[in-house]
Amino acid sequence: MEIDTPPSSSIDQQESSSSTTPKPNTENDKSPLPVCILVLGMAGSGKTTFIQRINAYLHSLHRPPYIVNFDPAVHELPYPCNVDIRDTVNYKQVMKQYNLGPNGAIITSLNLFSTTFDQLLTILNKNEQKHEHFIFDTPGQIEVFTWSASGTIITESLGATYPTVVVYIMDTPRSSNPITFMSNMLYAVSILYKYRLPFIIVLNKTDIIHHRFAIEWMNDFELFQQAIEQQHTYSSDLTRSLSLVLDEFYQNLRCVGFSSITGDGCKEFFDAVTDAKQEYDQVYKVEYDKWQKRREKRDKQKQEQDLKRLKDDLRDDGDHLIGHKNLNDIEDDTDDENDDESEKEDNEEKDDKQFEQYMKKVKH
Ligand SMILES: Nc1nc2c(ncn2[C@@H]2O[C@H](COP(=O)(O)OP(=O)(O)OP(=O)(O)O)[C@@H](O)[C@H]2O)c(=O)[nH]1
Ligand SMILES: [Mg+2]
Repeated sequence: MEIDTPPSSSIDQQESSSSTTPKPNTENDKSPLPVCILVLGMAGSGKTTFIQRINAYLHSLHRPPYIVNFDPAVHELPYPCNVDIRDTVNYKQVMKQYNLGPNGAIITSLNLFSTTFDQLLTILNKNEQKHEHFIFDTPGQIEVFTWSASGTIITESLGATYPTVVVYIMDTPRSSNPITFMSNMLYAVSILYKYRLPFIIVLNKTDIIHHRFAIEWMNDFELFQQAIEQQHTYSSDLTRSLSLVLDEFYQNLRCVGFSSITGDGCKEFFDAVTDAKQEYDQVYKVEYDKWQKRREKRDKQKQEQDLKRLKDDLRDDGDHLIGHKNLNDIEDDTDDENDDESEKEDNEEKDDKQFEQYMKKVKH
């Protein structure tokens, strides 16, 4: 799969507009760099509770993660947070100052925060040796993060710097209806194709309903069709057509059943993370390096073209542009000026002498 602009073209914007300069991981195989786990999902799907659970699990293994909160509007966090966007940006103040509603204020807060993202990268860089996982909590309104410029900058900077895995949290009980299931899957696929980073779907809240039905729907198209048959709405027809399109997506998907309340699925989740990290090293990283080489080549060609154009301009219009004087002329001019100067001094001396003679005459 050729990725011409991995992770996407906005990396160009980021490079030109921000001081964030991702340093790609140059190691090919088993890199000692921590894995970034970027947790996304619909509002209330359980992102924050999921992070609380995996944080507790990693602590129990004596491998504490480093956690960053990107949700400026969250009231309380149930886990200890190492970097909190709320320490940098005051969401309520942003609302007041810019006269914004809740979503606009979240976007603006993220934009403000992303202007200091290079500092966060420096902090992460300092903690590379101490942690195996960097975990990121994101705002409830998923579109605010996934489709905003700042969300893109953050995700792509992380993806360019560290092995990064996108974890999509799905509310399993709420997805037991085939139409909501399909909407959730479409959202997941749109994020996957936007970032092209290794992807894990966490079917959360399995303590309420087992995730078996979702796995069956993904593996067996007929079963999903049967579930839709029972719904006779316009959206069920649309869902039927879309499910055919998603078949390829399902085949390469890592799906894990999880309960943030009971902790079921923690081991399976981290197995999936190890697998996704391998994919990052073998696919994403390779593509990123290729893309960077292509970009460097393109920049070099552009520089050479610019230089050639400049030389041509100078050849054609050089005389006109810099006048008819060359450096020797300028030196000659300087000499002329010096000559003028000394002539002036001579004249002044003469004047002085004449004045002295005149004064003598007057005295006599
Ligand atoms: N039964 C059950 N409830 C859960 C589970 N995970 C989360 N919840 C509940 O779901 C609700 C939302 O959880 P959060 O962790 O706040 O979800 P979130 O995605 O971070 O929410 P926003 O940040 O507001 O989008 C809370 O009441 C949690 O207790 C789970 O695995 N099982
Ligand atoms: Mg949350």
